[in-house]
Amino acid sequence: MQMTFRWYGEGNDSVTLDQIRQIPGVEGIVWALHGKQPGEVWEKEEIAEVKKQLDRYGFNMDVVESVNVHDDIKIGLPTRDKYIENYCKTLRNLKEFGVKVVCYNFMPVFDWTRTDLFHPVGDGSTALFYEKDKIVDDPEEMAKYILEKSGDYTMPGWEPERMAKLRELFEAYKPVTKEKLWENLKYFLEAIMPTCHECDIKMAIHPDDPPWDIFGLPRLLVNEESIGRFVSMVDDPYNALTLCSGSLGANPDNNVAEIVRKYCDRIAFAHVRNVKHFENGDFSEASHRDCDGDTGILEIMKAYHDCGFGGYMRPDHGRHIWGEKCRPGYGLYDRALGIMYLLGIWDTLEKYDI
Ligand SMILES: [Mn+2]
Repeated sequence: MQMTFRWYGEGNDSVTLDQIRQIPGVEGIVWALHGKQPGEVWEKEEIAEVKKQLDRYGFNMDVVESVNVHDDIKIGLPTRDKYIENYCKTLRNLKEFGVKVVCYNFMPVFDWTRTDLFHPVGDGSTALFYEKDKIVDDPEEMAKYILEKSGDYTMPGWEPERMAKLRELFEAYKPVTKEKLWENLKYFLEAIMPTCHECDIKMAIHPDDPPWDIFGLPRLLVNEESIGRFVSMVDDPYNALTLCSGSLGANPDNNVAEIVRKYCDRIAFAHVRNVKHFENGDFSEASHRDCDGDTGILEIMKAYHDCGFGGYMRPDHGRHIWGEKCRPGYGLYDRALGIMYLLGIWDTLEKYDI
């Protein structure tokens, strides 16, 4: 297992590479060119700039999160082939810099969705929170809230340019049923697999968050069954998973450790995060400590260890603690605590062969 840490880039993150270097065990930075719109080619000079920054600290740039997929590909418009071609160009450029895994998602319109970005946890800290009743029928209000609360930082998937066209986007997605979305995902993957082989880059899809349909939009990767459909639909080792314990764990019916065991050979990238459920269907993100949530962090780490997982891992979101001002979910302190917890479990499993 190789531990990584997500970083949004110089001038785009409250956390610095200097700070990340002081967290024990971090080998690589999970990065992206966040200024890029979906469908644009990532140019070599732009990638080289990030490489230069990471090299100074000895971090690898093996994992990118995310190269976003253009809506025309998800909707299945005739223009998708042009954007698929651009995607392949980006993969070829990334290969030049040793990138091994590209995390992406196939969620229509919205990326991950929460109703409160700074919800009090009860100990003075705050965390991302999902109030089920708030997700009813006004996605525009939702987008406005997210844009307001994310402060100076643009949230991936919630770019103001895209959100300004929300009504049009919803209109464009109207004919896209769940089955159609599966078909479009298959078309995209089959089109890019030869390039992935050529570049030795695994495409690692992130499950949908939360793992159920919202605002009438279909969501595909939500449970063990749909993950099974995904891996067999394009049965290729380069068609891989970003297994996000927090996204899947938002549904208490999902046994994440079991999913890890079942599909371990297809998991290229592990997001480890804990979620606390409430009886009414709301959920809050929690510290990584097993007993602070319901996701089963110990079981999940044991499952990865038992499978001999050699892929990349990162703590996913953290709480906002000690008064830190940061991107929602992406502060330094709680994610650093998360890493120490995860590595503590891993080192113990390694040493005592449990
Ligand atoms: Mn995740």
